[in-house]
Amino acid sequence: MQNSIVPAPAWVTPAEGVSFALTDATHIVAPGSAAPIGAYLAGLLRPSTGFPLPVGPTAGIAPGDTISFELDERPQLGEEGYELEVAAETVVLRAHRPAGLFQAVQSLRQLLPAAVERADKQDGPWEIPGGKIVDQPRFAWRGAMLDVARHFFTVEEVKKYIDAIALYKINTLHLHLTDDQGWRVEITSWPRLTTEGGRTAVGGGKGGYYTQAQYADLVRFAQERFVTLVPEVDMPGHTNAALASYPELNCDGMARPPYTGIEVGFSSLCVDKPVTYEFLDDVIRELAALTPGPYLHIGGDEVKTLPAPEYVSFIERVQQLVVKHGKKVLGWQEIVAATLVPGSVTQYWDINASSAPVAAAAKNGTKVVLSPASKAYLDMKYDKNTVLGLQWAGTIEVRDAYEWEPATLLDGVGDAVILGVEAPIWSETLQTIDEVEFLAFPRLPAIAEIGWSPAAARNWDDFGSRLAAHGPRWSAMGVNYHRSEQITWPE
Ligand code: TNX
Repeated sequence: MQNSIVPAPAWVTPAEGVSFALTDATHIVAPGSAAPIGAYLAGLLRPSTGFPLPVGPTAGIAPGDTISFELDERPQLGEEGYELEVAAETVVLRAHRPAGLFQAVQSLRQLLPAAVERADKQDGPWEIPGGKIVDQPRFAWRGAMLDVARHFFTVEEVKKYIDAIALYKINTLHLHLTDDQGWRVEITSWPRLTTEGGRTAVGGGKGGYYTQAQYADLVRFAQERFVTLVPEVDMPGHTNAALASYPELNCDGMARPPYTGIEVGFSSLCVDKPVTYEFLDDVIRELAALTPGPYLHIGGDEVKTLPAPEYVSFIERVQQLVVKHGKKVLGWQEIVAATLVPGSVTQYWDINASSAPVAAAAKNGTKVVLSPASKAYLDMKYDKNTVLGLQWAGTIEVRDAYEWEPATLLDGVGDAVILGVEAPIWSETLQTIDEVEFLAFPRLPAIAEIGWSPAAARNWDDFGSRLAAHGPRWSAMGVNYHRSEQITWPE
């Protein structure tokens, strides 16, 4: 099984000379809770192959020429592990959980020619190399983050991004929903957040926001792809859009003017006013109700106008609201200054700050998601000639994004306390999803491989040659990407 699967599977045994050919007689067998994943696979394969690919609970009378989904009893495969066996007559995808079957589909997809991703009918043959894969993730959390606050991205654009990240077994999409420049999710008890606070964007553009119905639709779409949406409402800083929408949220009772620049750190909620906590109680309650996943991200980064003790008591107060509404707290690394409730998670990003407080929090049971800005911030430029992006954390070529090891990144933060890795994209310089994709690909797959593959299976040369095969796949999907000179692209 010669393959270019990204992230690299844990274990692959090729069956030389064997292959399975997808034909107009192929059936998909997907019983019980595998049925929606069978339907998803059929939906991926039908447009380009033109084959009918019927999906049903049994193989019927002709067991050959089938792609079968099997959920089995063995818990060793965990939440997302799977086996994928490709023989001449059959393909079998096996997992303990539906999420594992979904991840198996992503590997299967990558074993087919890139043209399978096209939206219109293509010529075959559609051969899948024979062999067996046994695979499971290193880390539970493999995330991408999209900043929809600095510039707004529509539901359709976010869906396209979800489809693109799911191909790399990314299972978390963190949406940075609010910032100084815009508030992007409807809160029905505070409507001006979006009708006023949603109208701006960096550079003075028109902004936008998701109604709760649209947000719920995004949640559902993501769930069907085994991606958990993590909503972030940034606080107490990065709140100018809220402060512009409601005068009472300001200490002086005066609404702030809208902000369309890209400075950070100047805004803060009024941490002494009772109304601030009534406001946050409403926001957190409404957001929790929209969120099936366990985490709410409360931001907590870069507030330069608040004395440390006030910041700490704010975070400690807000975390109780999150707990009250049944969720766990996630926040940028600054929140470790507070005493966090058990089960909280912090997101490391600031390469210029000491990591000792993060290590100390980890020692007390706070888990860590790693997003080191100099490796994983996909809004950094590839090199000095990249037009889009920023460079405060340096430039990040594909190899830089790939060659780092989570367990040795921070002293005192090892495998046991690392929940996973996440690749954020901040959108100060990005106006279209095309531009987001340009920065995400090919670096997002590098971060995905760090999060999924065993450390021992990772190797830059091997990764680079597998990654090269994904260029034509992105072209077929209509996904924009950067043709990095570090990769020998096939076309
Ligand atoms: C830092 S990362 C920020 C964001 C910016 C980003 C730009 C973090 C928690 N805060 O507000 O958008 O840098 O790279």
